[in-house]
Amino acid sequence: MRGYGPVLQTILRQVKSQKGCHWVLLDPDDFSMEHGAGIASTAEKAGVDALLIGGSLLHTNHFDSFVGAVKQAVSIPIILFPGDATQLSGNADAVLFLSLVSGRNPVNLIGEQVKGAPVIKKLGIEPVSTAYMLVESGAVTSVEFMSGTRPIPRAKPMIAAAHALAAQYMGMSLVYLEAGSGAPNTVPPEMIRMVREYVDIPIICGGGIRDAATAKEKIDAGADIIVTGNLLKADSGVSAMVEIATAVKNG
Ligand code: 1GP
Repeated sequence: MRGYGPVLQTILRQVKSQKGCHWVLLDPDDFSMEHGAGIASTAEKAGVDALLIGGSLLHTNHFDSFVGAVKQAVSIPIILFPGDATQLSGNADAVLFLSLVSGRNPVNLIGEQVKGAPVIKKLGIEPVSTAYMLVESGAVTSVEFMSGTRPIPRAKPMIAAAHALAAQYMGMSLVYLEAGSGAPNTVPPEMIRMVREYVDIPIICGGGIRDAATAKEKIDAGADIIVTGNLLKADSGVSAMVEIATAVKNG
C-alpha cells in the first residue's frame, strides 16, 4: 500500500475485517490527564479501536502532556482531531488531516492545512487525509459556529454523496460525516446509505451518538467507524461506551 502510513493501514485492515469500528474522542478540556488516561485504558479493554484527541476550541494548557499521558496508557492508535493548526503534538501516532469540504471557508479548506503541514512533518506524525463534512443536526454546533460554514441539509443526502465523491476523487482517504459534538439529531441513515453508494473510502460518522442502538443504526446504514465523545461526560458514560464498542464490533 504505497503512500499509506501504518495508522491508515491499521484503519483499513480493521474496517475490512470488522462489522464496524468504534473510536472515542477525548477533549482535553473535559478531563485531567489521569482521568483521560484511565478512560483510554478502559476504552482499549472494551475493544475501542482508536482514540481521537481534540476539540473545536481548546483552552487547556496541558494539550501536549495530555496526549502523552493517553499514549502511555494504551497501545491502540492515538489520532489527533484538530480544530485548527495549533492542536498538534508529537506524542500522537497520527492526525486526521481534515479539510472541511462541506463548507466554503478557505481557512478550513486549505488555510489551516498550510500552517499545519510543515509542523506535522517536523513532528513526524502521520497525516491521514480526511474529508470533513458537517451535517445539519437541529442546533448550531461549535464547529458550525467556529468555522462560519453552513452544514449540509439533513434531507439532502445527494449533496452529501456528491461532496464525498469529489473528496475521494481528490485523493482523500476517509470521509467524516459530522453532526457535531452533542448534536440533538445524529446523521440520518438515508444520508449514510447514499454516501456509501457513491464512495469506496471508509465512512466515519459522529455527533450525538449516545447508545448502542444508534451506533448500530449508523453501521447498518454503511458507516465503517462511529465516533463517540460527549457521552463520557455523563455518569453512565463509561458503561455506555463499553456497550457501544461491543455492539459495533459484533453487529
Ligand atoms: C464530535 O463526532 C464527534 O466531533 C463526537 O460527537 O461528542 O456528540 O459524541 P459527540
